This record gives sequence, C-alpha cells and structure tokens, in this order.
Amino acid sequence: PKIRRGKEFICTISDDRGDEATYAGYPISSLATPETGFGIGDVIALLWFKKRYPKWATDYIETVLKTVADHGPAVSGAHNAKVTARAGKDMVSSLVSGLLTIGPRFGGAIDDAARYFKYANDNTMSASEFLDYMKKEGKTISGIGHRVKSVRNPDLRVSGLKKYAKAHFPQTSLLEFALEVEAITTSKKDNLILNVDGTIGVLMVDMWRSLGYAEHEIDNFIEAGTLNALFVLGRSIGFIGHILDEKRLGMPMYRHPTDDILYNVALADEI
Ligand code: Q5B
Repeated sequence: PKIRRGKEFICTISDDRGDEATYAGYPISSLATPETGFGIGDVIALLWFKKRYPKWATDYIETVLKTVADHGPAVSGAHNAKVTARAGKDMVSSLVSGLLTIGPRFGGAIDDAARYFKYANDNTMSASEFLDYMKKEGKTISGIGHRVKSVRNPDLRVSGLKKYAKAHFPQTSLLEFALEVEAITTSKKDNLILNVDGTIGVLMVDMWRSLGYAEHEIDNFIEAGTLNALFVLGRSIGFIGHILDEKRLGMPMYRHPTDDILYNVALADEI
C-alpha cells in the first residue's frame, strides 16, 4: 500500500508548481503589470490576508506604506542604518540594523495601539475609563505621543490618514474613540497626540470591521504582528534610501563625539 509521506511545511498563500507562480490563486502575470489594475495593496491583500479587498481598502494600505516610507535621518531606525552603512557593512546588514529598532517606542507601536484601543472599545470603556485602566496597568498608551509632533506642530501624516478614512471608509468608530482619548491626553500634555502608529492601527481595525471580519479574526491579525509589519515594509523603502545615500556620499565611519557623552564611571569595587 502507498504510504502518504507527512509534509514538513504547509503553504496556503502561493504556489510555484505550475508554469507560473500564483498569489492566492492569481498568476503573477495577471496582476504584476500596470494594465492589470492591481497595485501593491492588492498584492498585500492576497499574500497577507488571502483575499481580494475593495479599492478603498487597498488604497488605504498603499496610503499607509507611502505615509511611513521615511521620516528623515534622525529617527532611531534611519540613524542605525546610516551608522551601520558607514561602518562599511553591506545593504542587507545595514537595513536589518535599522529594522531592529522598530519596536514599542519607535514605529512598532501599531499592533499594541490597535490591541489596547480595541480592547477598550470591545469592553465599552469610555475614554477616561481607558486612561484609568492603562494607568492601573502601569502602561504607556501605544499610539499616543510623539517626540517632535504636538498639537501646535501637528503631524500632517496623521491628518492625511484621517482625511482619507473619513472620505472612503464605511465607518471609523475606533478612530473616533481614539480621538476622544487624544482630547484628554493632549489636555494634559501638548505632545500626547494620536500619533502615526496609533492612527494606522485604529484605522486598520476600522477597515477590517468594515470588511466584515469577525472580532477574533482581527485579534488574530493583531497578535500575529500584522500591523507593525506595515511599518517594517514601508520604512524599509526609506532605510534603503538612507543606506544608498551613505554609499553615494562615501561617508566615513561614524564615531560619536565624546563631548556629547556624559562619562560617569566610578572605580569598580573589589568583590
Ligand atoms: N508619556 C513616542 O515620548 C514617545 C506617553 C506618556 C502615557 C504615552 C512616547 C511613547 C507610546 C509609543 C508610541 C510611536 C517615545 C511613536 C513613531 C514613528 C515616527 C518617529 C519620529 C516616524 C515620545 C515624557 C512624559 C512622561 C511619559 C509621558 C509619553 N508618552 N504617558 N502614554 N503614550 N509613546 N510610539 O516625548 O510624568 O514626565 O514621567 O512611548 O506610540 O515612532 O518621527 O520620531 O515616523 O519615524 O520622548 O513618527 O510618547 O517623552 O517618553 O520621555 O515621556 O510623557 O510617561 O511622563 P517623549 P518621554 P512623566 S511614532
């Protein structure tokens, strides 16, 4: 009798066995070239979510990617990528060193923002109850606060995302809740705005809810790190640009000026 061999891997998103590989069943040639009308948002919908999304949703995904592609050389990730390139490392190493800074404070607060705002909303908390809850948990609110942007120096990326959603999303209820939270936090401190991470996160939840996903499916997307992946993907464009810039400019190895370091070293005690 034939014994079926167990498979080491399972793949449910693409197939390369035929004449042409497919993305969720769609041959690459049917979506790669401009005349097919597919954009990178459609490719993400197919390969990340295994679905065709309506244009308003794929346009939102593309808007996010373009919005986060770069935010200048001073941010944590671009700085790391530049320093690594200047140490003579190759493109992949420099890119990875930039990407590794993406986390709870820088760019990688999107999943947690979606998780906590959604949790509050699922549990019908008011904005002030949510803030009390986060305080009790001893947690900073992911998606709130920015080092340089504030009420007086608004983040126009956030305005752009909100404007798009208001014009094209069927509903933006989690955004509305996050804006109620922002109204309270900014009344305490000017820079505690709903930031770019927070806006992307709550709007992705609004997008998925509008597309008819069940709450547990949205929770699974968040748990899998899908939302931070949007920042990773978009910001890779900028990091690569900064690395190419360093190479093009032939910049020397970077060494931080010692006069910008507080040396506070005591003689170690003997044990
Ligand atoms: N406080 C972002 O902080 C930052 C608070 C808060 C409660 C909060 C901080 C934060 C949550 C994580 C988040 C994404 C570290 C930011 C991004 C992409 C970027 C970056 C770019 C790009 C900034 C001073 C006082 C303290 C804190 C309190 C601050 N945030 N309390 N909840 N969320 N946010 N990250 O200004 O009493 O004085 O001890 O962690 O969403 O990364 O462009 O730069 O595109 O590249 O450095 O836009 O907000 O101030 O941390 O010293 O806090 O405010 O507890 O209170 P700052 P801190 P106290 S978007």
